[in-house]
Amino acid sequence: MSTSGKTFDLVVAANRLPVDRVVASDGSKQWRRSPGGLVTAMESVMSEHDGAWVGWSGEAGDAPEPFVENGMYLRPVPLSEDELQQYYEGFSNGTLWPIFHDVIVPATFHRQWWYAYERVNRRFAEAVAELAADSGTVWVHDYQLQLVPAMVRELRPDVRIGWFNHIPFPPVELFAQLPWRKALVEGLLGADFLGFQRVADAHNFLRACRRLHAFTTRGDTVSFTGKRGVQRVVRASAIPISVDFKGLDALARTPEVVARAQQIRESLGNPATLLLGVDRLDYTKGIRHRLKAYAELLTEGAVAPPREVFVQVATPSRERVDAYRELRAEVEGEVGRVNGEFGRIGHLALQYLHHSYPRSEMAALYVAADVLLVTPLRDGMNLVAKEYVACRHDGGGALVLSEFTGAFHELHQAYVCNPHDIEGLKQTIIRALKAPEGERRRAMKAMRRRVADHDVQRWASRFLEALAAAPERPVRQLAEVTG
Ligand code: ADQ
Repeated sequence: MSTSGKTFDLVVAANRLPVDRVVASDGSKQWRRSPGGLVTAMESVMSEHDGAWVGWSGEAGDAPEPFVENGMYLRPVPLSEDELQQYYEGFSNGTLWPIFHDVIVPATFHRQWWYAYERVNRRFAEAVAELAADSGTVWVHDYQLQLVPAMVRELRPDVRIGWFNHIPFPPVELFAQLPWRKALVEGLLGADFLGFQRVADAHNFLRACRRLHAFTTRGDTVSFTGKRGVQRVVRASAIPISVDFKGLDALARTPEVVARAQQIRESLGNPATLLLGVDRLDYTKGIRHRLKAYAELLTEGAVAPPREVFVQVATPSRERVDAYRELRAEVEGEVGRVNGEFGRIGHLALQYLHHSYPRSEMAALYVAADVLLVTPLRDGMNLVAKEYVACRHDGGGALVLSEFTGAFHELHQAYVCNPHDIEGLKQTIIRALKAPEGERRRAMKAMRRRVADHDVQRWASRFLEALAAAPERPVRQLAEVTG
């Protein structure tokens, strides 16, 4: 896979490329930009820099040739079917994901998965090293690529390397369960700057450096002696991600979205209150707890369809991983039970939609919903909460928000809940439902101001500024030692 030697000032590496392969009506295959905030954020950054993106195309087997899309040079990394199972479904989603999310389900450890993780991380690092310009900038994303920073540093000591963690970083007591805990910390410490969603995540990482490696930390930096005796200082701090506020606000104001929101309410029988949940079907999102609380409210008559209607949108996710298949069966069983008991002809108690929707349909759902239920047991940030706020240009709506999300640390005016406390969750839902109009509007106004000021474009530029300002590395000394 030749790059014809072209190099780029900014190279992004993420598990997935920012495009999906779609089959057009004539049967031909085309690339379509994936929806989502990260792609939007990076587009604005990439257009300012000369940018390349390294990632998997979404299909197992040989990788397509590199191509240019929306001004971005895209370099697909191949994953075999085995690697997909071992590196992605196995180590990333069966080992790391549970450990990094409070072990809500038990983590599985397999040495073969780890070997595949190392091998795939090396492949990403080699592609990055090939594409980065002299003294260029490399931005690595997320838990699937924790070894990439150190691997890139080995190959390209001249580049500046940043890593951003989209999910929580666990307390050292949980992280220490990983048989490969030291190698993961060493992998990350190849970076110059490490970005986290919450201050607590950065602290957890710094604590892991002290406890597992006996490295010295001061404030948000860790100091240690790296390869070949080079003294290094790495900064780890919080730069919470956000959404494209202006884009979502504009989308939600379009006549099509406003009309569609009205139509959604009408097709649900114009309820007095429309409650909404929107999540990837993931056990971290607290969907079971939410359904349990709602079923009890139905039993108690505190909510009664068709006056109140609850719509749960659950995007299909990781369907080949056992824990996700089990979750889907449980959620769908519970939805059936609740509708069997509380539904009437023409009126479901609970509408459950297992689909992905275009951005405009998501915006219409947000505009239509009186109360959004965001109740994860653990979530790095939760963009759904911020998207809801960004779409409520009418100042309406109420947000019920779990204290175990990153968003909780910014959206202080939300109706806050502990999703483990079913009684408390029920009371919070009722509070949000019955809150006086003025109170809800004041809360929404304050939350909108926060998200407008801290949008995804600002997140990306703050990250790159922090990376550029990260403690200077002794490049000359390194060159002398290696040279
Ligand atoms: P996720 O766990 O995927 O992200 P989240 O932040 O809520 O969680 O983002 C989900 C995205 O998918 C949102 O943009 C949402 O609009 C979209 N989406 C959800 N359901 C959809 C549907 N049915 N159709 C179409 N789109 C749908 C991880 C971390 C989070 C962190 C993000 C970003 O787990 O904690 O906030 O990365 O850093």
